[in-house]
This record gives sequence, C-alpha cells and structure tokens, in this order.
Amino acid sequence: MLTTNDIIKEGHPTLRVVAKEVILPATEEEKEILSEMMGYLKNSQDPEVSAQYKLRPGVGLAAPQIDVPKRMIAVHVADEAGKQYSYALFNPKIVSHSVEQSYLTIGEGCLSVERDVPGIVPRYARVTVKGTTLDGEEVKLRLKGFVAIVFQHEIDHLNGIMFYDHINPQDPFQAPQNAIPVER
Ligand code: K2U
Ligand code: NI
Repeated sequence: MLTTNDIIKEGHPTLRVVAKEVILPATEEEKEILSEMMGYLKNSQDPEVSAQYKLRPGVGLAAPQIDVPKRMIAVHVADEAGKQYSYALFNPKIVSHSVEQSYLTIGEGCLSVERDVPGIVPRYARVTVKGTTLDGEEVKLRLKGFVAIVFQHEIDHLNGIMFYDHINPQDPFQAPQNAIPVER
C-alpha cells in the first residue's frame, strides 16, 4: 500500500514536469498504480488506518506526487451536501470552465508540501472535466465548489503547477474580484 513516505516533497524535480498522456488502453501496471493512489486516499481518510500508518489525510492525489510523471489522478471527497465523489482518472482534462472564479477561504495545502503556505488560491468556480476511468470508460464531470477546487489542484500537478504558484505575492489574501468564497 502507498504511504506518506511514497509521496515526493517539494524540491523533487518530478513535481515540476508536465506529465505524459497515458496511451489507452492503460497497461495493468498503470491500472495498479492508479488503484493504489485511490487506496491511499481511502486509507488516509480512515481514522484507524491513517493512525496506524501515520498517513496524512488527502482528498486528491496526482501520479507525479508518487514520482510517476503520467497523467493520472485520484479524487475521493464528499461535497458540501455530503455527496461522495470518488474518481480515478487517466488523462483528465478541463474541457470547459466558468469565467467566474472561486477560492477556498482557508487556503490550500498539499501532500507534497510540508509547510503552511497561507494565501488565496484563485480557481475556476465551475469546471467540466473529461477523463477515462479504470474500466476504460470516458466520463464527463460537471463540477463546482470544493470538488471543483480539488480537481483543479490535481490537474495542476499534471502540469507541474503547485497551488502556491497561484497566490498573489503582493497581496496573498486578496480575493479575486467577484470570486465565490468556498468554505470547508
Ligand atoms: O494534491 C494534494 O496534495 C492533495 C491535496 C488536495 C487539495 C485539494 C484542494 C485544496 C487543498 C488540497 C491535499 O493535501 S488533501 C488534504 C486536505 C484534506 C481535506 C481538505 C483540504 C485538504
Ligand atoms: Ni497537491
């Protein structure tokens, strides 16, 4: 099983590469890796397992974070209404997005960043994401709120972007004009 030790930390070059498309159908090895990524998220959200293996809780994970520069992400998160989103996707892509922006009022963290980086991370308020599941099916997801923020954070990892790249260095707490604050 994946543990927090398998997650590379900032400074590791793989966090800054543009990850490669997965040639579909995915190989058994690629499916295994993506399943393990989803397993980490579920384990990290289980109080017993995460305590036993000292797992840092995560709602999303991108393959570059385990030193696999391929376009694969896992997201396991409940939205504001408690609806569970659990998606392990090959080649996720934001195919459209709102002009309107949003941001997580408490700021963002990252399993690859072992320090607090305070500040507002502007995101698109709504995104439509396409990707291919472990079963080889193409899905199209229309997302908003916290779940949309998580998907954008993970897809950024596939492009070598860290959440703090979006924070305004002049005024880290400046909320973008007309942006929707997302509480967590
Ligand atoms: O990619 C990662 O490093 C996992 C990130 C995902 C994240 C998405 C959106 C905003 C912040 C972080 C986190 O480590 S998951 C940890 C976490 C758990 C619950 C709520 C917020 C963040
Ligand atoms: Ni991250």
